[in-house]
Amino acid sequence: MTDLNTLESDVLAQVAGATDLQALDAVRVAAVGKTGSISGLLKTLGAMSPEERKTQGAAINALRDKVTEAIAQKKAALEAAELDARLASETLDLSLPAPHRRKGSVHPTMQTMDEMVAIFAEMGFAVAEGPDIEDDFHNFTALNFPEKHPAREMHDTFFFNTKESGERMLLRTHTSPVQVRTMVSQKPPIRIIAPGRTYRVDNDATHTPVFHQVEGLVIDKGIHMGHLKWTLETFLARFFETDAVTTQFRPHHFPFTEPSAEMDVQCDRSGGEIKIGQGTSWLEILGCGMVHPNVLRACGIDPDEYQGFAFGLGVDRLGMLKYGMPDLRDMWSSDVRWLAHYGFSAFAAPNPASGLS
Ligand code: 2U9
Repeated sequence: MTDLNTLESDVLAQVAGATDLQALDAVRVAAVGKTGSISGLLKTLGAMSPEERKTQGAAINALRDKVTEAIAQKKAALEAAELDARLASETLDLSLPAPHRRKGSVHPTMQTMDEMVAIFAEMGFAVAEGPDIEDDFHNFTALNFPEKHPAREMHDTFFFNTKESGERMLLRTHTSPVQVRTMVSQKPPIRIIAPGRTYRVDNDATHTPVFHQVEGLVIDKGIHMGHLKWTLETFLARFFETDAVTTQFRPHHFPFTEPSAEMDVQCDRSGGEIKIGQGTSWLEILGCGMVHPNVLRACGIDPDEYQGFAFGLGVDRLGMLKYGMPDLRDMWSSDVRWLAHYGFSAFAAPNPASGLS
C-alpha cells in the first residue's frame, strides 16, 4: 500500500508539474500507457492469492482512475491556457491606421454598374438576379436560338461536362436567362434590369472571357419602340451627365427580339477623345429590340395580349468610354497602380441625388 501511495503522489506531482501538452502526454504514457508503471502493477494481480487480488486490484484500479482523471483535468487546463495565449498574441486592432498608405479601391466596372443600376432604379426598374451556371433552356432555347445557332458551339460558350442524365450545363453567355426566369415566375407588368457577370470563349484586344452586362426588360400591354427609345435616351443622358442625347436605331438581328436594332449615340471625336451629347459622329452603344413573340410564348406570356422591349448594355465598354480607360486588357490585369489611378473610393457610392461620378 505504501508503494501505491508513493506512486500516487509521484505521478500526481508529475501531472501537476507538466508545463505543456507534450510533457503531460509523456507522464500519461509512463503511468497508464501499455508499459506504464500503473499498468505494470495491474499485470502482477494474476500471481496473487484471490484475497490479495481483491484488495490490491481495487486499490490499483482506483489509483489508475484517479491518475486518468487528474491527467484529463490538467489537459483541459493546458489547452485553455494555450488558447488564451494564442488569442492574446493574435489580437488585431482594427482602429489602428493601415501600415501602408495604399488603399483598396472600387473597380471602375463595378462603379459603372452601380451607376447604371442607380439610374434605372430611379426610373422604376427592379433589379433581378439569377445563377451564373445555367441550362440550355434558359440561356438559348427559350430565347429563340435555333438548334444549330453558332452561339451554341463549344468555341463560343463555356460548357460543363455532360451529366449522366445527358444534360449539359453552361456559363451564361448573357444575363438574358434572368429575364426568362422572371417572365416564367411573374405576371406582367414587368419592368426589370439584370446586371451581372457573363462568359464567352473570347479573348482579344476588345473581348475578355468574363464581361459584364446590364440588360433590361419591360413587358406590358401596348408597349412599342417609342417607349424603348425614350427609356434608352433618358438613361444615356443621365449616364453621360448631359442635358440630352441624340440617338439613331440601326437595323440588326438578334434571335430574341423582332425587330432588333443597335443604337448609336451622337458624339464628337475631334481632339482625340470621345464626347457624348455633341458633335457629328455616331458611336454604337447598345443592342435592343421588341421581345420576339416566340420568347414570350416560351415564357408563358400571350404575345397577342402583351408586348415588350429589351435591351443589352456592355458595362466594361461603357465604363471605358465614360472614364477614358483606353485598353480593355488593363482592366483585369490586377495592376495596383492602374487600380490606384482609375479606381473609386468606396465612399463614392453612386446616388442620383448627390451625383453619379
Ligand atoms: C429576353 C428577351 C430579350 C436582351 C438584348 C441585346 C439586345 C444586346 C449586347 C449588348 C452589348 C450584348 O454585352 S453585349 O455585347 N446585347 O445587344 N440584348 S436585346 O434581349 C432580351 C433579353 C431577354 C427574355
